[in-house]
Amino acid sequence: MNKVILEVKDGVGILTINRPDKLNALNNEVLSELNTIINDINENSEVRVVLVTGSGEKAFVAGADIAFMKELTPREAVNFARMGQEILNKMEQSEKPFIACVNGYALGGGFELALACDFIYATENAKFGFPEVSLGIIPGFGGTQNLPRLVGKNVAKELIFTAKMIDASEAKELGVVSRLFNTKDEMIEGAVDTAKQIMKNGTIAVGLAKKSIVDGFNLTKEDGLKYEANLFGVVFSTDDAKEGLSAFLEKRKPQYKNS
Ligand code: CO8
Repeated sequence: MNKVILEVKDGVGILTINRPDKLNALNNEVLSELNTIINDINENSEVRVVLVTGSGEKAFVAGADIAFMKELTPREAVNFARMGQEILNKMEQSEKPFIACVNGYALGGGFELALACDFIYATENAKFGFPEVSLGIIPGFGGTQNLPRLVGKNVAKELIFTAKMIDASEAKELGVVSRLFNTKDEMIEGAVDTAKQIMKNGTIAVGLAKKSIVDGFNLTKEDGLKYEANLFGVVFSTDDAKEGLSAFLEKRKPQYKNS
């Protein structure tokens, strides 16, 4: 059985981590399939927006696989962390938007997978947390870098040092979650609607806006503004920019060609 499944319909890819008997925990096999699928997504122009979710109702992903990690030597642990980080980095650097759809537990590596997406939707039963220090380890798939950038250093420290879980409404208050839904089906439907809204816009423009935000976050404001101005120049070299601006003036809907 595949541990990661991708279904594509009308431009929207639904990527499901599929290891429900272990609450979708990430081991080498899952990560390796995830890597292949992310590479495929990045090369497949049929996929324009990706939803990331977990199989079943109980968990998005309950973390990296603890049984697998217990056997790691320090060197293997570095390699495992780097492998996870590289895969998540491909999602962050992808020109396509990724929406995390969190059903149930998003813990440790699972929370990190959600944080690597562009924004997070969740069901009311979602739970987020970094249990790592309670296991005597630390987050290793980008959690110490991405969580402080999202919620601020102090809130991130409290969550990571205490290893406590927060529920969906607290995660929403902290700005971790953008939208809450009652059920998984409603969440997927809501995320598909968002994807459709995104797909009405210029694909290149969305990709460059993502690039400007993601790369700009690590720059000073001054450098970020220069970077944004350069990408603003790049987007003006596209047919889609001409089409979008003309369509407005001609009072018609734009027909973007992704060129
Ligand atoms: N790894 C391996 N197996 C897991 C994991 C996991 N993270 N989470 C759940 N499982 C397994 C359980 O062992 C159990 O298997 P079995 O039926 O064979 O005994 C099955 O999934 C169902 O789980 P539970 O029976 O425990 O379900 P409960 O509803 O009782 O509890 C919990 C749900 C609270 C989510 C509980 O399963 C739990 O605490 N899981 C572990 C959560 C955790 O600590 N995750 C963080 C792991 S650390 C991490 O992610 C580090 C990431 C960075 C890696 C860096 C590389 C070096």
